[in-house]
Amino acid sequence: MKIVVLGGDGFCGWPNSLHLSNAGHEITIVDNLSRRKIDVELEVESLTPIASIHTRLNTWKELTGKEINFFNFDIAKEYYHLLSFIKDLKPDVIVHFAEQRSAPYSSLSEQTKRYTVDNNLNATHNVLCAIADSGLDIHLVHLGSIGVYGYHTTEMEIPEGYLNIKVESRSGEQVNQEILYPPDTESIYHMTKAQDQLFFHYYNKNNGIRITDLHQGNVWGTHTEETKLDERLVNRFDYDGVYGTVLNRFIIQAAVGHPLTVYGSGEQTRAFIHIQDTTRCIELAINNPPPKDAKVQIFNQITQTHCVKDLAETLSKMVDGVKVSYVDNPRKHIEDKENEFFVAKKCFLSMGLKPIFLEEGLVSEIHEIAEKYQHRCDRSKILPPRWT
Ligand code: NAD
Ligand code: USQ
Repeated sequence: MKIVVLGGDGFCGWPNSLHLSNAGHEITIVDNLSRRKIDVELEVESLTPIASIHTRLNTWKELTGKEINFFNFDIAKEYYHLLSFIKDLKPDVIVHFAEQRSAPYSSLSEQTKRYTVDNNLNATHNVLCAIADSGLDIHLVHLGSIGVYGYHTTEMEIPEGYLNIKVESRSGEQVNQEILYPPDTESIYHMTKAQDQLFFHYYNKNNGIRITDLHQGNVWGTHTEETKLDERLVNRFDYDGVYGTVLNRFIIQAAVGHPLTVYGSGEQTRAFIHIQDTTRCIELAINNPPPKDAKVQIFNQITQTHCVKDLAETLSKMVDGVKVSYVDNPRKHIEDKENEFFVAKKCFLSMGLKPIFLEEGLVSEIHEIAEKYQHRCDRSKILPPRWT
Protein backbone atom coordinates (compact mmCIF):
# COMPACT_ATOMS: atom_id res chain seq x y z
CA MET A 1 0.00 0.00 0.00
CA LYS A 2 0.99 3.61 -0.46
CA ILE A 3 1.17 5.05 3.07
CA VAL A 4 1.87 8.59 4.27
CA VAL A 5 3.23 8.90 7.80
CA LEU A 6 2.60 12.38 9.21
CA GLY A 7 5.05 13.01 12.06
CA GLY A 8 7.30 10.17 10.87
CA ASP A 9 10.46 11.60 12.46
CA GLY A 10 9.05 11.37 16.00
CA PHE A 11 9.28 8.79 18.78
CA CYS A 12 6.33 6.71 17.52
CA GLY A 13 6.38 7.79 13.87
CA TRP A 14 9.98 6.78 13.11
CA PRO A 15 9.84 3.11 14.21
CA ASN A 16 6.39 2.80 12.62
CA SER A 17 7.67 4.16 9.29
CA LEU A 18 10.51 1.60 9.31
CA HIS A 19 8.21 -1.23 10.31
CA LEU A 20 5.71 -0.46 7.52
CA SER A 21 8.53 -0.03 4.98
CA ASN A 22 9.96 -3.40 6.03
CA ALA A 23 6.54 -4.96 5.55
CA GLY A 24 6.73 -3.89 1.87
CA HIS A 25 4.62 -0.72 1.89
CA GLU A 26 5.63 2.43 -0.02
CA ILE A 27 6.25 5.01 2.71
CA THR A 28 6.37 8.80 2.54
CA ILE A 29 7.08 10.77 5.71
CA VAL A 30 5.89 14.34 6.24
CA ASP A 31 7.39 16.10 9.26
CA ASN A 32 8.28 19.75 9.97
CA LEU A 33 10.92 18.63 12.53
CA SER A 34 9.21 20.77 15.19
CA ARG A 35 9.99 18.18 17.87
CA ARG A 36 13.73 18.55 17.23
CA LYS A 37 13.29 22.35 17.51
CA ILE A 38 11.53 21.96 20.87
CA ASP A 39 14.62 20.05 22.11
CA VAL A 40 16.67 23.14 21.27
CA GLU A 41 14.14 25.41 23.00
CA LEU A 42 14.16 23.25 26.16
CA GLU A 43 17.98 22.84 26.00
CA VAL A 44 17.74 19.08 26.22
CA GLU A 45 18.57 16.19 23.89
CA SER A 46 17.22 12.71 23.43
CA LEU A 47 19.18 10.29 25.64
CA THR A 48 19.91 8.28 22.51
CA PRO A 49 21.96 10.14 19.87
CA ILE A 50 19.37 10.43 17.09
CA ALA A 51 20.72 10.94 13.57
CA SER A 52 19.38 13.63 11.22
CA ILE A 53 16.35 12.59 9.19
CA HIS A 54 18.43 12.35 6.00
CA THR A 55 21.06 10.14 7.67
CA ARG A 56 18.24 7.96 9.01
CA LEU A 57 16.69 7.56 5.56
CA ASN A 58 20.03 6.98 3.75
CA THR A 59 20.98 4.36 6.35
CA TRP A 60 17.67 2.55 5.86
CA LYS A 61 18.23 2.49 2.10
CA GLU A 62 21.84 1.32 2.53
CA LEU A 63 20.77 -1.55 4.82
CA THR A 64 17.57 -2.71 3.15
CA GLY A 65 17.51 -1.21 -0.35
CA LYS A 66 14.12 0.30 0.57
CA GLU A 67 13.47 3.96 -0.04
CA ILE A 68 11.37 6.16 2.28
CA ASN A 69 10.51 9.58 0.85
CA PHE A 70 10.54 12.66 3.05
CA PHE A 71 8.80 16.05 2.85
CA ASN A 72 9.40 18.84 5.35
CA PHE A 73 6.35 21.06 5.81
CA ASP A 74 3.92 22.15 8.48
CA ILE A 75 0.58 20.37 8.05
CA ALA A 76 -1.10 22.75 10.51
CA LYS A 77 -0.12 25.85 8.54
CA GLU A 78 0.45 24.83 4.91
CA TYR A 79 -2.97 23.61 3.86
CA TYR A 80 -2.58 24.00 0.08
CA HIS A 81 0.80 22.30 0.17
CA LEU A 82 -0.82 19.38 2.02
CA LEU A 83 -3.73 19.25 -0.41
CA SER A 84 -1.57 19.16 -3.56
CA PHE A 85 0.75 16.62 -1.90
CA ILE A 86 -2.23 14.30 -1.24
CA LYS A 87 -3.72 14.82 -4.71
CA ASP A 88 -0.35 14.05 -6.38
CA LEU A 89 0.60 11.05 -4.27
CA LYS A 90 -2.88 9.47 -3.94
CA PRO A 91 -2.09 7.44 -0.81
CA ASP A 92 -4.23 4.52 0.33
CA VAL A 93 -3.61 5.29 4.01
CA ILE A 94 -2.49 8.31 6.05
CA VAL A 95 -1.17 7.60 9.55
CA HIS A 96 -1.33 10.80 11.61
CA PHE A 97 1.18 11.19 14.45
CA ALA A 98 1.91 14.90 13.81
CA GLU A 99 0.79 16.64 16.98
CA GLN A 100 2.46 18.25 20.01
CA ARG A 101 2.24 15.34 22.42
CA SER A 102 3.49 16.43 25.83
CA ALA A 103 0.92 17.25 28.51
CA PRO A 104 3.51 19.12 30.64
CA TYR A 105 4.71 21.15 27.60
CA SER A 106 1.11 22.12 26.87
CA SER A 107 0.90 23.50 30.41
CA LEU A 108 4.19 25.44 30.58
CA SER A 109 2.89 28.86 29.55
CA GLU A 110 0.16 30.64 27.67
CA GLN A 111 2.40 30.40 24.57
CA THR A 112 2.75 26.59 24.75
CA LYS A 113 -0.97 26.16 25.48
CA ARG A 114 -1.86 28.20 22.40
CA TYR A 115 0.77 26.49 20.26
CA THR A 116 -0.55 23.05 21.25
CA VAL A 117 -4.15 23.98 20.44
CA ASP A 118 -3.26 25.77 17.16
CA ASN A 119 -0.92 23.02 16.02
CA ASN A 120 -2.94 19.96 16.97
CA LEU A 121 -6.40 21.13 15.99
CA ASN A 122 -5.30 22.69 12.70
CA ALA A 123 -3.13 19.67 11.86
CA THR A 124 -6.02 17.24 12.31
CA HIS A 125 -8.59 19.48 10.67
CA ASN A 126 -6.33 20.21 7.68
CA VAL A 127 -5.74 16.49 7.10
CA LEU A 128 -9.48 15.76 7.16
CA CYS A 129 -10.36 18.76 5.00
CA ALA A 130 -7.64 17.85 2.46
CA ILE A 131 -8.80 14.21 2.27
CA ALA A 132 -12.38 15.42 1.67
CA ASP A 133 -11.19 18.04 -0.85
CA SER A 134 -9.08 15.50 -2.75
CA GLY A 135 -12.11 13.28 -3.37
CA LEU A 136 -9.90 10.22 -2.75
CA ASP A 137 -10.91 7.23 -0.61
CA ILE A 138 -8.09 7.39 1.96
CA HIS A 139 -8.18 5.52 5.28
CA LEU A 140 -7.02 7.88 8.05
CA VAL A 141 -5.38 6.19 11.06
CA HIS A 142 -4.95 8.66 13.91
CA LEU A 143 -2.97 8.39 17.12
CA GLY A 144 -5.26 9.56 19.87
CA SER A 145 -4.86 9.08 23.60
CA ILE A 146 -6.44 6.74 26.13
CA GLY A 147 -6.35 9.83 28.40
CA VAL A 148 -9.43 11.23 26.62
CA TYR A 149 -11.62 9.04 28.86
CA GLY A 150 -10.17 10.64 31.99
CA TYR A 151 -8.25 8.73 34.61
CA HIS A 152 -10.84 8.02 37.30
CA THR A 153 -12.01 4.92 39.13
CA THR A 154 -15.17 3.74 37.39
CA GLU A 155 -17.57 0.94 38.34
CA MET A 156 -17.77 -0.19 34.72
CA GLU A 157 -15.06 -1.16 32.26
CA ILE A 158 -14.40 1.81 29.96
CA PRO A 159 -15.38 0.70 26.45
CA GLU A 160 -13.50 1.19 23.17
CA GLY A 161 -14.76 4.63 22.22
CA TYR A 162 -18.54 4.30 22.41
CA LEU A 163 -20.81 4.03 25.42
CA ASN A 164 -24.21 2.33 25.41
CA ILE A 165 -26.64 4.25 27.54
CA LYS A 166 -30.33 4.01 28.38
CA VAL A 167 -32.37 7.17 28.15
CA GLU A 168 -36.00 7.86 28.87
CA SER A 169 -37.93 8.59 25.68
CA ARG A 170 -40.56 11.34 25.46
CA SER A 171 -43.22 8.67 26.03
CA GLY A 172 -41.50 7.44 29.19
CA GLU A 173 -39.96 4.25 27.75
CA GLN A 174 -36.32 3.23 28.36
CA VAL A 175 -34.48 3.26 25.02
CA ASN A 176 -30.91 2.31 24.18
CA GLN A 177 -28.57 4.84 22.66
CA GLU A 178 -24.89 4.78 21.73
CA ILE A 179 -22.78 7.89 22.35
CA LEU A 180 -19.11 8.79 22.13
CA TYR A 181 -17.66 8.17 25.62
CA PRO A 182 -17.77 11.60 27.32
CA PRO A 183 -14.23 13.02 27.41
CA ASP A 184 -12.76 14.31 30.65
CA THR A 185 -9.19 15.39 30.08
CA GLU A 186 -6.35 16.39 32.37
CA SER A 187 -4.32 18.72 30.16
CA ILE A 188 -4.65 21.08 27.22
CA TYR A 189 -2.80 18.47 25.18
CA HIS A 190 -5.29 15.71 26.06
CA MET A 191 -8.12 18.14 25.35
CA THR A 192 -6.92 18.51 21.74
CA LYS A 193 -7.32 14.73 21.37
CA ALA A 194 -10.89 15.02 22.65
CA GLN A 195 -11.60 17.75 20.09
CA ASP A 196 -9.98 15.63 17.33
CA GLN A 197 -12.70 13.04 17.98
CA LEU A 198 -15.42 15.57 17.12
CA PHE A 199 -13.67 16.45 13.86
CA PHE A 200 -13.54 12.73 13.03
CA HIS A 201 -17.23 12.28 13.77
CA TYR A 202 -18.14 15.24 11.55
CA TYR A 203 -15.96 14.32 8.53
CA ASN A 204 -16.95 10.65 8.77
CA LYS A 205 -20.66 11.53 8.81
CA ASN A 206 -20.53 14.37 6.32
CA ASN A 207 -17.83 13.25 3.86
CA GLY A 208 -17.77 9.49 4.41
CA ILE A 209 -14.05 9.46 5.33
CA ARG A 210 -12.92 6.09 6.70
CA ILE A 211 -11.23 6.73 10.04
CA THR A 212 -9.58 4.62 12.73
CA ASP A 213 -8.83 6.50 15.95
CA LEU A 214 -6.37 4.70 18.21
CA HIS A 215 -6.70 5.59 21.88
CA GLN A 216 -3.10 4.86 22.71
CA GLY A 217 -1.70 4.47 26.21
CA ASN A 218 1.59 5.77 27.56
CA VAL A 219 4.33 4.37 25.29
CA TRP A 220 7.53 3.04 26.82
CA GLY A 221 10.71 1.43 25.50
CA THR A 222 12.98 2.58 22.68
CA HIS A 223 13.98 -0.09 20.23
CA THR A 224 11.94 -2.01 17.70
CA GLU A 225 13.21 -4.80 15.44
CA GLU A 226 14.06 -2.23 12.75
CA THR A 227 15.62 0.56 14.88
CA LYS A 228 17.99 -2.01 16.39
CA LEU A 229 19.58 -2.75 13.02
CA ASP A 230 22.05 0.16 13.11
CA GLU A 231 22.90 2.88 15.63
CA ARG A 232 22.05 5.52 12.99
CA LEU A 233 18.44 4.26 13.10
CA VAL A 234 18.13 4.56 16.89
CA ASN A 235 14.82 5.91 18.17
CA ARG A 236 14.56 8.96 20.39
CA PHE A 237 14.34 8.50 24.20
CA ASP A 238 12.96 11.42 26.21
CA TYR A 239 13.76 11.50 29.91
CA ASP A 240 13.45 15.19 30.87
CA GLY A 241 10.70 16.59 33.11
CA VAL A 242 8.71 17.91 30.15
CA TYR A 243 8.73 15.23 27.43
CA GLY A 244 9.96 12.17 29.31
CA THR A 245 7.13 9.75 30.10
CA VAL A 246 7.02 8.08 33.45
CA LEU A 247 8.45 4.62 32.82
CA ASN A 248 11.27 5.73 30.52
CA ARG A 249 12.11 8.40 33.10
CA PHE A 250 12.30 5.82 35.87
CA ILE A 251 14.50 3.56 33.70
CA ILE A 252 17.19 6.22 33.18
CA GLN A 253 16.83 7.57 36.72
CA ALA A 254 17.58 4.07 38.01
CA ALA A 255 20.62 3.80 35.71
CA VAL A 256 22.16 7.12 36.83
CA GLY A 257 21.31 6.62 40.52
CA HIS A 258 18.74 9.44 40.68
CA PRO A 259 15.86 8.76 43.11
CA LEU A 260 12.76 7.72 41.15
CA THR A 261 10.47 10.75 40.93
CA VAL A 262 7.04 9.44 41.94
CA TYR A 263 4.58 12.37 41.79
CA GLY A 264 2.26 12.56 44.80
CA SER A 265 1.15 9.25 46.28
CA GLY A 266 2.05 7.31 43.13
CA GLU A 267 -1.35 5.68 43.30
CA GLN A 268 -2.33 7.04 39.90
CA THR A 269 -2.99 4.09 37.57
CA ARG A 270 -2.13 4.55 33.90
CA ALA A 271 -2.30 2.41 30.75
CA PHE A 272 0.91 1.41 28.95
CA ILE A 273 2.13 -0.12 25.70
CA HIS A 274 5.64 -1.00 24.49
CA ILE A 275 6.85 0.84 21.36
CA GLN A 276 7.28 -2.47 19.50
CA ASP A 277 3.60 -3.27 20.14
CA THR A 278 2.55 0.12 18.73
CA THR A 279 4.06 -0.96 15.38
CA ARG A 280 2.05 -4.18 15.44
CA CYS A 281 -1.17 -2.36 16.37
CA ILE A 282 -0.81 0.22 13.62
CA GLU A 283 -0.15 -2.48 11.06
CA LEU A 284 -3.28 -4.30 12.30
CA ALA A 285 -5.30 -1.08 12.09
CA ILE A 286 -4.11 -0.48 8.51
CA ASN A 287 -4.99 -4.04 7.51
CA ASN A 288 -8.45 -3.81 9.08
CA PRO A 289 -10.01 -0.58 7.80
CA PRO A 290 -13.63 0.19 8.62
CA PRO A 291 -16.02 -0.50 5.73
CA LYS A 292 -17.02 2.53 3.65
CA ASP A 293 -20.01 4.23 5.40
CA ALA A 294 -19.15 2.72 8.80
CA LYS A 295 -18.80 5.03 11.81
CA VAL A 296 -15.36 6.03 13.11
CA GLN A 297 -13.59 2.89 14.35
CA ILE A 298 -12.03 3.35 17.80
CA PHE A 299 -9.54 0.89 19.34
CA ASN A 300 -7.91 1.18 22.74
CA GLN A 301 -4.20 0.70 22.03
CA ILE A 302 -2.96 -0.43 25.44
CA THR A 303 -1.61 -3.68 26.81
CA GLN A 304 -1.20 -3.26 30.60
CA THR A 305 -2.20 -0.92 33.40
CA HIS A 306 0.04 -0.11 36.37
CA CYS A 307 0.04 2.37 39.18
CA VAL A 308 3.07 4.67 39.19
CA LYS A 309 4.21 3.53 42.64
CA ASP A 310 4.31 -0.12 41.50
CA LEU A 311 6.44 0.83 38.48
CA ALA A 312 8.93 2.56 40.78
CA GLU A 313 8.99 -0.40 43.16
CA THR A 314 9.52 -2.88 40.32
CA LEU A 315 12.53 -0.91 39.10
CA SER A 316 13.98 -0.39 42.55
CA LYS A 317 13.97 -4.18 42.99
CA MET A 318 15.67 -4.73 39.62
CA VAL A 319 18.50 -2.20 40.00
CA ASP A 320 20.63 -2.25 43.15
CA GLY A 321 20.60 0.79 45.41
CA VAL A 322 17.77 2.68 43.68
CA LYS A 323 15.66 4.87 45.98
CA VAL A 324 12.10 5.99 45.41
CA SER A 325 11.33 9.64 46.14
CA TYR A 326 7.76 10.91 46.58
CA VAL A 327 7.83 14.45 45.19
CA ASP A 328 5.19 17.16 45.28
CA ASN A 329 2.91 16.39 42.30
CA PRO A 330 3.21 19.19 39.70
CA ARG A 331 -0.20 18.03 38.40
CA LYS A 332 -1.89 17.90 41.81
CA HIS A 333 -4.68 20.30 40.81
CA ILE A 334 -5.41 18.33 37.66
CA GLU A 335 -5.12 14.60 38.26
CA ASP A 336 -6.82 12.39 40.87
CA LYS A 337 -4.52 11.52 43.79
CA GLU A 338 -5.30 7.87 43.22
CA ASN A 339 -7.39 5.90 40.76
CA GLU A 340 -7.98 2.47 39.38
CA PHE A 341 -8.38 2.13 35.62
CA PHE A 342 -10.55 -0.58 34.08
CA VAL A 343 -10.47 -0.26 30.32
CA ALA A 344 -11.42 -2.62 27.48
CA LYS A 345 -8.62 -3.78 25.18
CA LYS A 346 -10.23 -6.64 23.28
CA CYS A 347 -10.04 -5.32 19.70
CA PHE A 348 -6.29 -5.66 19.10
CA LEU A 349 -6.03 -8.87 21.15
CA SER A 350 -8.77 -10.41 19.02
CA MET A 351 -6.82 -9.44 15.88
CA GLY A 352 -3.81 -11.39 17.16
CA LEU A 353 -1.67 -8.88 19.10
CA LYS A 354 0.79 -10.71 21.41
CA PRO A 355 1.88 -8.01 23.86
CA ILE A 356 5.36 -7.42 25.28
CA PHE A 357 4.90 -7.21 29.02
CA LEU A 358 6.81 -5.01 31.42
CA GLU A 359 8.60 -7.88 33.10
CA GLU A 360 10.17 -8.96 29.78
CA GLY A 361 10.86 -5.58 28.14
CA LEU A 362 12.35 -3.78 31.13
CA VAL A 363 15.52 -5.83 31.35
CA SER A 364 16.63 -5.09 27.80
CA GLU A 365 15.67 -1.41 28.15
CA ILE A 366 17.89 -1.10 31.23
CA HIS A 367 20.88 -2.83 29.62
CA GLU A 368 20.64 -1.77 25.98
CA ILE A 369 19.57 1.83 26.47
CA ALA A 370 19.89 3.22 29.98
CA GLU A 371 23.29 1.73 30.82
CA LYS A 372 24.69 2.33 27.34
CA TYR A 373 23.69 5.99 27.05
CA GLN A 374 23.63 7.11 30.69
CA HIS A 375 26.65 9.38 30.07
CA ARG A 376 24.35 11.53 27.88
CA CYS A 377 21.85 12.16 30.71
CA ASP A 378 21.74 15.77 31.96
CA ARG A 379 20.58 15.33 35.57
CA SER A 380 19.58 18.99 35.80
CA LYS A 381 16.74 18.28 33.34
CA ILE A 382 15.11 15.50 35.38
CA LEU A 383 12.90 17.45 37.79
CA PRO A 384 9.54 18.55 36.39
CA PRO A 385 8.50 22.15 35.73
CA ARG A 386 5.51 23.74 37.49
CA TRP A 387 2.14 23.41 35.72
CA THR A 388 0.16 26.55 34.95
P1 NAD B 1 6.78 13.15 18.90
O1 NAD B 1 6.70 14.57 19.33
O2 NAD B 1 8.03 12.40 19.16
O3 NAD B 1 6.44 13.04 17.33
C1 NAD B 1 5.52 13.88 16.67
C2 NAD B 1 6.15 14.27 15.32
O4 NAD B 1 5.24 15.11 14.61
C3 NAD B 1 7.44 15.07 15.50
O5 NAD B 1 8.47 14.51 14.72
C4 NAD B 1 7.06 16.48 15.05
O6 NAD B 1 8.16 17.16 14.47
C5 NAD B 1 5.93 16.22 14.07
N1 NAD B 1 4.95 17.32 13.96
C6 NAD B 1 4.28 17.92 14.99
N2 NAD B 1 3.49 18.89 14.49
C7 NAD B 1 3.65 18.89 13.15
C8 NAD B 1 3.11 19.70 12.10
N3 NAD B 1 2.25 20.68 12.35
N4 NAD B 1 3.48 19.44 10.81
C9 NAD B 1 4.37 18.42 10.55
N5 NAD B 1 4.94 17.66 11.51
C10 NAD B 1 4.58 17.90 12.79
O7 NAD B 1 5.52 12.40 19.55
P2 NAD B 1 5.24 10.83 19.68
O8 NAD B 1 5.54 10.41 21.04
O9 NAD B 1 5.85 10.14 18.53
O10 NAD B 1 3.67 10.82 19.50
C11 NAD B 1 3.07 10.67 18.21
C12 NAD B 1 1.56 10.72 18.34
O11 NAD B 1 1.13 9.66 19.19
C13 NAD B 1 1.06 12.02 18.95
O12 NAD B 1 -0.12 12.43 18.30
C14 NAD B 1 0.76 11.64 20.38
O13 NAD B 1 -0.26 12.44 20.91
C15 NAD B 1 0.34 10.20 20.25
N6 NAD B 1 0.58 9.43 21.49
C16 NAD B 1 1.86 9.34 22.00
C17 NAD B 1 2.07 8.63 23.18
C18 NAD B 1 3.43 8.51 23.83
O14 NAD B 1 3.51 7.98 24.96
N7 NAD B 1 4.51 8.94 23.17
C19 NAD B 1 0.98 8.00 23.80
C20 NAD B 1 -0.30 8.12 23.26
C21 NAD B 1 -0.48 8.85 22.09
N1 USQ C 1 4.55 10.73 36.75
C1 USQ C 1 5.30 10.47 37.88
N2 USQ C 1 6.64 10.73 37.84
C2 USQ C 1 7.26 11.20 36.73
C3 USQ C 1 6.50 11.44 35.56
C4 USQ C 1 5.14 11.21 35.62
O1 USQ C 1 4.79 10.02 38.90
O2 USQ C 1 8.49 11.40 36.77
C5 USQ C 1 3.10 10.41 36.75
C6 USQ C 1 2.20 11.57 36.36
O3 USQ C 1 1.82 12.32 37.48
C7 USQ C 1 1.04 10.83 35.69
C8 USQ C 1 1.65 9.59 35.11
O4 USQ C 1 2.91 9.42 35.74
O5 USQ C 1 0.11 10.43 36.66
C9 USQ C 1 1.86 9.63 33.60
O6 USQ C 1 2.59 10.79 33.25
P1 USQ C 1 3.45 10.86 31.89
O7 USQ C 1 4.17 12.17 31.88
O8 USQ C 1 4.24 9.62 31.73
O9 USQ C 1 2.34 10.78 30.75
P2 USQ C 1 1.17 11.73 30.27
O10 USQ C 1 1.37 13.14 30.65
O11 USQ C 1 -0.11 11.11 30.69
O12 USQ C 1 1.29 11.64 28.67
C10 USQ C 1 1.87 10.54 27.98
C11 USQ C 1 2.29 11.02 26.59
C12 USQ C 1 1.06 11.48 25.80
C13 USQ C 1 0.06 10.35 25.75
C14 USQ C 1 -0.28 9.87 27.15
C15 USQ C 1 -1.12 8.64 27.10
O13 USQ C 1 3.21 12.12 26.71
O14 USQ C 1 1.44 11.83 24.48
O15 USQ C 1 -1.14 10.75 25.13
O16 USQ C 1 0.94 9.49 27.86
S1 USQ C 1 -2.32 8.63 28.34
O17 USQ C 1 -2.20 9.77 29.20
O18 USQ C 1 -2.07 7.40 29.04
O19 USQ C 1 -3.54 8.67 27.67
